[in-house]
Amino acid sequence: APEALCIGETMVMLVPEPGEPLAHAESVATHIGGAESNVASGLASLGIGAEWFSRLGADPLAARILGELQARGVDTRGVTTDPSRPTGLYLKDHGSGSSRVYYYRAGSAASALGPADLDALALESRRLVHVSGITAALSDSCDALLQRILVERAAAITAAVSFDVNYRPALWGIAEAAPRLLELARAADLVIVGRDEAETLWGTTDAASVRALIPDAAQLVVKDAEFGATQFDAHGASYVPALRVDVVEAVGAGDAFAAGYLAAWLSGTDTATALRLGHIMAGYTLGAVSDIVDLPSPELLFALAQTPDDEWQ
Ligand code: KDG
Repeated sequence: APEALCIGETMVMLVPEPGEPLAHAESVATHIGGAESNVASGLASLGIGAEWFSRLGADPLAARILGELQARGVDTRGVTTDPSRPTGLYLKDHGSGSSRVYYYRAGSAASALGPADLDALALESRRLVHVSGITAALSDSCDALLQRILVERAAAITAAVSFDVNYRPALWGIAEAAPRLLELARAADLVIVGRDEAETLWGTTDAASVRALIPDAAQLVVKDAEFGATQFDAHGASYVPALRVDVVEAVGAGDAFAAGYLAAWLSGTDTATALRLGHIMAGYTLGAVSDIVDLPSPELLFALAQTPDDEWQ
């Protein structure tokens, strides 16, 4: 089985041309989006064996999702079909500067994922299992699946479990999300969270205060938007500034960052290289409307990431 397994819902996304609000758009482009499959796709682009697991409806959206992920090198062997439920869908609306998402995913095939799916995941043969806080908000059974993986470490998991907090306000309120996402983050080996996101959820103001809240994670990465990212591990803290890029559309950049960081870590690079590869991957995604973008070769991306900060820009 592929060394990295990413679990979570993927939807088809409809998005108008840049600058066109949905309210007036004559046509929309179709893309696919799902935080965990975005990570799987990024990992595959970087030469890591990556599998995405989820459930889809028996509909053309499912075919679209599978076709695109497979074309990008993601292994989808375990994905199951539920003919009684649809594949999820979402719309992305461009505002001035930022964009908003509108979900059509309640009752989707993926929302019925749960602990019963664990047996099919060959968890014992993975190096990395990646999940995100989105799944906790989708349904009770999805939340129970995260509980089994992260908190109870379903019997066979020897892999590192990484958790991107990924708070989605359109799915649940802060009062419910904050304690649950903290509990899940504290159970993970490797945690990725935005500084702003942590502030919204937990009232922390800087990276060090996030570390104080999640002190035991073997690796904690706190991303500070366009400024940079700080990683904490047993050796202390490392900070690497972000790249200066023109932002077309930001959704998906966090997943691209996660893929870069995780791929570098799986490849055994040092921390600064891993953070830089995260920034590079995020930079490519920031320049496009879609979550998943075409990328140069893994060799070039890794070589770029090994360039020290003072030789950049
Ligand atoms: O991180 C990007 C995701 O938010 C997007 O692809 C859609 O998975 C998605 C979600 O649930 O918001």
